[in-house]
Amino acid sequence: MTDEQTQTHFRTCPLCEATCGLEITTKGDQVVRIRGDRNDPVSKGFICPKGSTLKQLHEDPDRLTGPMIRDGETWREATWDEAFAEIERRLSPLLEEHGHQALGVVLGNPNVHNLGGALFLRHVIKAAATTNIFSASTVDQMPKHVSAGAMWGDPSLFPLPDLDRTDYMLMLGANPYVSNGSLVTVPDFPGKLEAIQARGGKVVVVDPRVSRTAQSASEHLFIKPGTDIVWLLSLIHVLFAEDLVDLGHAAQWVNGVDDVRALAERYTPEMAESVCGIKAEVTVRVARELAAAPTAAVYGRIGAHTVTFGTLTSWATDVLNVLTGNFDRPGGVMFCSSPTTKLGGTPGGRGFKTGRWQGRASGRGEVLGELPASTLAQEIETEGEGQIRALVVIACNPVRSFPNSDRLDAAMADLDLLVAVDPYINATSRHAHVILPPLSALERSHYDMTFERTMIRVFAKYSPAVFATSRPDEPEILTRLALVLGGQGAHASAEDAHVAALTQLVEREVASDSSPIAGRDVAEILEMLGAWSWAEQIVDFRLRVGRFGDGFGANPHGLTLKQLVEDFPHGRDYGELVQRFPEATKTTSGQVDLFPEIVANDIDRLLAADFDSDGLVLVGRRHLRSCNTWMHNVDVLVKGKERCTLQVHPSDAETHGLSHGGTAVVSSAVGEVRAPVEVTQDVMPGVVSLPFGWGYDSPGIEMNVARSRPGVNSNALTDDQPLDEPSGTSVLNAIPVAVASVS
Ligand SMILES: Nc1nc2c(c(=O)[nH]1)N[C@H]1C(S)=C(S)[C@@H](COP(=O)(O)OP(=O)(O)OC[C@H]3O[C@@H](n4cnc5c(=O)[nH]c(N)nc54)[C@H](O)[C@@H]3O)O[C@H]1N2
Ligand SMILES: Nc1nc2c(c(=O)[nH]1)N[C@H]1C(S)=C(S)[C@@H](COP(=O)(O)OP(=O)(O)OC[C@H]3O[C@@H](n4cnc5c(=O)[nH]c(N)nc54)[C@H](O)[C@@H]3O)O[C@H]1N2
Ligand code: SF4
Ligand SMILES: [Mo]
Repeated sequence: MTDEQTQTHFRTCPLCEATCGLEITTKGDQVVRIRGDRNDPVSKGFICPKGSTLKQLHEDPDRLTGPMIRDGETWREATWDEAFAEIERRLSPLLEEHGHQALGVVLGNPNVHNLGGALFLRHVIKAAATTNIFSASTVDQMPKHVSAGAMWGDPSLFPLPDLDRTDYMLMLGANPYVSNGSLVTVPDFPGKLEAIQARGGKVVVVDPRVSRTAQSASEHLFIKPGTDIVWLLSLIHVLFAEDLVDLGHAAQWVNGVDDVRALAERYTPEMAESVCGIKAEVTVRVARELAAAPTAAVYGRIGAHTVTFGTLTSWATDVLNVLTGNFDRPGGVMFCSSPTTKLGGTPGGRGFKTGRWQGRASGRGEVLGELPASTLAQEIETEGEGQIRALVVIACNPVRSFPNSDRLDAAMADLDLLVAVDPYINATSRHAHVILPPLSALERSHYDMTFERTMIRVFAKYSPAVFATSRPDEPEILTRLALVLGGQGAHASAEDAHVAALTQLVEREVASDSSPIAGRDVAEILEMLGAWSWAEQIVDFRLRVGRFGDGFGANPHGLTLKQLVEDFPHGRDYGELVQRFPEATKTTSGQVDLFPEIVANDIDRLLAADFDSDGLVLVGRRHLRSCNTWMHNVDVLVKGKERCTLQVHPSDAETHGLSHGGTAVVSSAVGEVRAPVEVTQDVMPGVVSLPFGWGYDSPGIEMNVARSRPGVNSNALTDDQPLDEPSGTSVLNAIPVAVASVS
């Protein structure tokens, strides 16, 4: 067809960590079709059912397209100038009277899927000038940051299971057939797991449910929720007891092996059997298989991290990777070597510290500059100097995604100022005084600054915006917000602020001796970035000074953003990850520390833990057609069978008088919900499961499709008191609950 208006666009799906390539066909301002981009060198056409719904999200009549200001119980549409002026009007007296500690900032998951969030949030955090910073990290991956920081000194350098080359994958608390992977970016994760098995390898899944991933694995082991740490230590025990430890090339740059051996001594497979419910002979066999496999990778995620011993569990997975010689080697776990990463250097650095300051009310220490999400309500409620009175919530729905959410709901309603940067009026933003909506994914450009760092191949891809718009993008919204928070006012020039920040970035780079643009003229570099939009200027800059970059002319055929646009619309694949250690070690000793202080300090808590409860415990789950707390407003994703069910094993259903299709009341230490019962062998006895992210029937939520199938909010049941201590992460799995039938 030669219709001039029909266009094909290639872009990265920004909805989850898999970052699949999409082929989007448009006609004028309409999306005609979205399908997987078969020419994307990494995703090769793979997508999930969410990928094509960028169209529905863009067209959703409930999606806000202009700022909203609260007028008593109703909303009024406002201009951007009015919205920022309103924030300033409410905020100024608060800051004047109480200082910046009266301000809190809450950052949610979609920020990492969004170039504006990834690059411009730092301005908001800096301008807020408060220690009251919270994010979804402490309901998610903070244990991994802490164990990585403690072991090799870099909290953001994640071990990535090398799925393309591994022979053996041991996976705990992850369900990538549904989630499509997390803290490792793998389009078509299911296909990769099947390929491991097809080439004669093995995939072992450890989960208290027979998840979709467990169904397709070579072997599935039920584990009592929250006990993974004990099981992992028993695997380590067997490796030492049977003399199977072989660090391989890591032997020269790892210390602390003897401390690990001493700790693991008490964790016999028999002890693990009584705590975790995995038979001793199975544990011994798995340990032997791990050691014998030519290559192997141990990987844990949400179910293994959001538990009482999340950091220790994360640490123990990587101890296994080290002890079996699979750390930083092909087929084992490898590390980011993305286009914007600087490789090389020498081992050793400043190390990693937590607890540099404490939450005023909670007394909990910071981790990576953040306070625990579980303490947000307390910091709002507790009166006195430094009480949070104003909150800026960016791409987060804490009233659904943080624990003990009913408490948080009440606290939010009591704020003097709540600003939400969000496209919907949902459980959280309904309490806002001002809502600033971002552009839809089709209206903005994208380069995956975050997930290029977790990808199992080295890859660069740029997605131009599909539709042009004159509305402000998130870089502009966040920059203006930063200017208001910082006291420069609603009318300060965002353009000037961006130019100043970009200039600083360039100045720092030319001042670095190891940079390809060391000593160059700052004005000349800025001039070369000139034509791009703000976010793209930063991307172009980072690519050009990065490992494949053109060095602004120093390496004429090197990578630039222009080159990606013109020559690589499907993305440029630079191949497999390269080895990064020992150079990547940033501990003060310059060695990878197998038994770091942060871990040692948490061992007494582990030794004192009582794993003996025999009541029911609740775990979460995700569904392929969901995305955390916000995509249930897409009709094609929510239609069909009821998904927000309480899964119960037949034996427990019988004990508690529950019947399939009936309703159960589920209660915990903090709350109660009523949910439809699904009796199934897919959960282990003693475990019940509710999905996460539902609950759309609260007054004021304006998401009409979701409201018609509201489901229940599982975070009404999760307790905000227990934490994974080293990381401040909430305990979202293995929650003690009681169930009863509602007649
Ligand atoms: N019980 C329990 N609780 C959990 C979990 C669990 O497994 N069980 N999982 C946890 C995990 S892993 C995470 S990451 C968190 C996620 O929870 P949150 O961090 O709250 O993230 P989301 O629910 O993905 O989205 C938050 C908000 O971002 C908005 N949004 C979507 N796109 C954009 C955008 O482009 N820009 C802006 N500004 N806003 C946007 C959505 O409308 C939504 O209101 O929940 C955690 N909570
Ligand atoms: N479709 C879809 N995809 C998503 C999301 C989504 O909401 N929907 N959310 C995205 C986000 S923000 C994240 S962080 C990732 C998360 O991705 P995953 O980490 O893969 O998360 P889940 O799919 O929740 O799988 C967690 C598994 O842990 C199990 N589990 C619970 N408790 C325990 C335990 O104590 N021990 C063990 N061994 N297992 C346990 C659960 O039964 C569940 O099968 O998914 C991302 N992708
Ligand atoms: S798997 Fe994730 S990135 Fe791929 S299409 Fe689905 S939502 Fe998008
Ligand atoms: Mo997450």
